[in-house]
Amino acid sequence: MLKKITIVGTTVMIIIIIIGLVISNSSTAENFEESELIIQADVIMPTKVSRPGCEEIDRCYIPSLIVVESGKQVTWINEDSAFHSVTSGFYDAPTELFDSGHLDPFESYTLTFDETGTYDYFCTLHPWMEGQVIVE
Ligand SMILES: [Cu+2]
Repeated sequence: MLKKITIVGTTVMIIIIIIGLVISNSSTAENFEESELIIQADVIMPTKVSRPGCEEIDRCYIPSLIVVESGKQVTWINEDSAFHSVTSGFYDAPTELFDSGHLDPFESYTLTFDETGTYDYFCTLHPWMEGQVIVE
């Protein structure tokens, strides 16, 4: 009886270790991909922003305010597992200057801002997600 319990216990331990290794390997690969993409983007849509709360700590778009020279590009990347968008204006008052449409996870969106001004934007799927581009 005791022998049986020991064998079952050992087998379970081995399975847990194998699962642990598989999970840690796959997350390492993801992190590498993520950090590579962070370098290319100016503004990140981080994980878990599809639920309210990010606006309280100003982390729906990171950074939520970006200042660029006119003629320069701004690139956003969706690092969340949900769809997001970069859409000009506010949820209640879109301006139709630009709209990325639904961005898939890890999809990016690049815009060139030629005219100086303040450009508010938001996510059409998550009204609490708001950001701003200031072009000088
Ligand atoms: Cu969103």
